Amino acid sequence: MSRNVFITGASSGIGYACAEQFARKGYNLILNARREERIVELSDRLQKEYGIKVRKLIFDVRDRDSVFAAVESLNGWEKEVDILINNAGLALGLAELPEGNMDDWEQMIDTNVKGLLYVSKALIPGMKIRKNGHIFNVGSIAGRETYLKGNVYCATKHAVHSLSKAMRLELVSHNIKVSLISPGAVDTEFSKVRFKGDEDTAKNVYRGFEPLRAEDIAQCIVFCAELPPHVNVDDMLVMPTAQASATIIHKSSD
Ligand code: NDP
Ligand code: 8X3
Repeated sequence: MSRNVFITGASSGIGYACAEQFARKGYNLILNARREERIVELSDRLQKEYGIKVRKLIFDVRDRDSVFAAVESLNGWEKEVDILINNAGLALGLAELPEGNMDDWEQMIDTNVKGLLYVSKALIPGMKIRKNGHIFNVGSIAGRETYLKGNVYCATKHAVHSLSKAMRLELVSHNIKVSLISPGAVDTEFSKVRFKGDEDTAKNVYRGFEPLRAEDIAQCIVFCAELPPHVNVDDMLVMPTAQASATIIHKSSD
């Protein structure tokens, strides 16, 4: 019987690549993001190419009522979420605290921490009843190391790391796996979002070295998801070969 994967933030980057790779392996998908047209396009293509079932869930993970209404609306196979990928997230800005934009802070905290909590709270009860599930939380190297001007984004990812441990402790007795996947630099729309559409600054982040691709992280997640039932990857840090810490990246122009 094919398994069902619920992915938040599937309209771009890591979430999009996870949708592609799980679909290729025959998993059914429940795909979330705010940009409906992207989810519709992805969903139509994956259904056609791989013959899988896809449910589209357009909501903002920050909106608590929408999260619970969306999960309530699931029907039939969609109710049996075997794998949850808590991926939706973002960084906004790069500034020391006095120069920080408080709306950016709110959005990062509300998306990266509270959104992850709402989606998890909505889906964990079903997993507990079925005594089956696997939750992936997308953390970051920024959840292990705090870097200059990364303050609030780093704090949100430290929170994700802590919540992953909390979930692992709470869910170990329910046969529910929890895996924290922490990437280093991945070339997605992440930097374009962080620098608010400034393409040159965003491109510069990945210049002079080979960053990870979203597909690399998706491959790690699929690998963890397909391990035998008695094996759980608790914590996986995945870096580009050229990156040795949050700030030490060997660039060809160095
Ligand atoms: P992208 O910007 O390419 O993708 C982010 C995804 O999150 C999009 O699909 C976006 O969809 C979705 N999203 C953002 N806000 C919300 C929201 N409020 N509600 C629902 N969906 C939302 O970046 P990445 O793929 O790189 O980021 C994915 C995750 O990986 C994030 O948690 C990020 O922090 C983490 N990460 C990224 C790294 C990197 O270097 N790229 C490194 C380490 C971790 P939409 O806008 O349509 O809602
Ligand atoms: C994204 C990677 O180093 O820009 O989490 O924070 S970093």
